[in-house]
Amino acid sequence: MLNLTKITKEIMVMKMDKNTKKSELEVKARQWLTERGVTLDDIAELVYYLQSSYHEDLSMEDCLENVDQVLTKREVQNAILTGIQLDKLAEQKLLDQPLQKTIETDESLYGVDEIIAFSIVNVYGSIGFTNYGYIDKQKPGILERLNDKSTGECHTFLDDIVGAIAAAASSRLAHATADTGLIEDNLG
Ligand SMILES: [Ca+2]
Repeated sequence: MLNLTKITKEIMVMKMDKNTKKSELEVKARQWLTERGVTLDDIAELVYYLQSSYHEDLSMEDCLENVDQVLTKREVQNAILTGIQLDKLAEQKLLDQPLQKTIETDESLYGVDEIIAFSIVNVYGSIGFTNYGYIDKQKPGILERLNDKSTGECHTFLDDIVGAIAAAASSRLAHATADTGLIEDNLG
């Protein structure tokens, strides 16, 4: 017979390890987001914006938890570091032309910022794309500030990355709810 208490304990220890032992890549990715003025709460608010009408009793804690989990993915960390690095170099005018001008002015036909963001949206399957497209059009909350060109800051990559993290977290939330529903169905 299975020892459920032991298994539960082991799962808890595994979860603790996952939460406390962050890789250097993850620590850096989280740090750079903060340095560029994006908090996890900002992204959680976008998730709430996308999902509150689909989930009864959706809490900000649920949104935050899903954002946090998205940030544990290596693909996401790499996208964050790559995008922010290019934004920072463009801000400091350190890129070669014509790329400097392209990124600095956020030229609409460039598109590589969106391709990097897609690697994040992809992590939880294709349903993230609808959310990404929607939030990219609406630009609520933090996305409005990141798109404000009057600040002198460059967030050509970061705005798409933040939207993509919110979209991926929304997909994760939707999958998790579906899975819970399945378990409840089976138990009931
Ligand atoms: Ca962009």
